[in-house]
Amino acid sequence: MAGLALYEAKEKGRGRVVTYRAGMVEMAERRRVLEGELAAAVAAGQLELHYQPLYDLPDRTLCGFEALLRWNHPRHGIMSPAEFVPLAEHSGAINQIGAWLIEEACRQAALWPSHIYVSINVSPVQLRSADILRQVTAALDRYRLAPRRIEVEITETAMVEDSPEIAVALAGLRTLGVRIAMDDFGTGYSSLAHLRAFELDRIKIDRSFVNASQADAGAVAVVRAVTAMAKDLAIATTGEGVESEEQLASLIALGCGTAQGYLLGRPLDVDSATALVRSQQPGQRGDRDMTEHASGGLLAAFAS
Ligand code: G
Ligand code: MN
Repeated sequence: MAGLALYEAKEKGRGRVVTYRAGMVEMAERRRVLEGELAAAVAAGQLELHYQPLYDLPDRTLCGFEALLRWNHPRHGIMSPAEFVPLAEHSGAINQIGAWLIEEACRQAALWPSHIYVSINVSPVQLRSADILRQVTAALDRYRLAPRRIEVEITETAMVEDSPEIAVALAGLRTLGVRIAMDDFGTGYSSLAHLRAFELDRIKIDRSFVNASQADAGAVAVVRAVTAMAKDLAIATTGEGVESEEQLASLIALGCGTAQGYLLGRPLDVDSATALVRSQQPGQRGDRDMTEHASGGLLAAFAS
């Protein structure tokens, strides 16, 4: 029993005290079953990527997508990574899942125009092994994808734990030309030292600050401070979780470069994401290619 409580305490973070409660045994059993099923999920084709649009500010041009993992579970339906990634990290299945995700994200990015990048979330467990470098190198190569089309997101909390190994992996990825983003900034053991220790290309400001009411002076101050500091350090910023026009206007006023959130777009299945890319107004980089493809397709359709 204490073991189960300890497991939960570990999952929730260090320094937590969790006492045994009724239902923990059932939960542990559910976990064990899910862990077994997860190991087979990749081969069974049950994993899927959804894509949440990312927009450059202030003009709201589509610049990329964050790839979000979904597990299409045969009995539980669609499961979110929050439910199963901790189990996959525990069992080690995260390495196979991560390899599949890298491959799939690169394959998809190569099908979109060159001004669209794809951002992927990686776990510290993946970064502790050198495999990730090989996986990314191989996928970029296979799909002839420019490394800057891929961004790797890692949470601040993950960056600091085991930092030497993780720092080496991140530096390797960056040497390849892949960009590195610090995810959910402000929620972890936030320290300005991390921003120097890891060479970052982007800071994603956590939705708890972006999403706060504009009357919340503290949240606004955090967003202002982070964007100003990032600008001085030549690091890009993304405001996460934008749900209202007012929040978007505030991000623009504070000089945040990119935005993401339900206001701008929910995670989309791959076909809807592709349709969104196609629907963008002409006059942007890459759009001419798309128009040509589209008209080629149209002509071909008429010809047949
Ligand atoms: O930790 P990370 O930022 O990678 O989490 C992405 C998650 O945030 C996804 O599950 C996505 O569905 C969710 N999300 C994206 N935009 C919004 C938003 O505007 N509001 C809220 N509450 N959640 C969001
Ligand atoms: Mn993310």
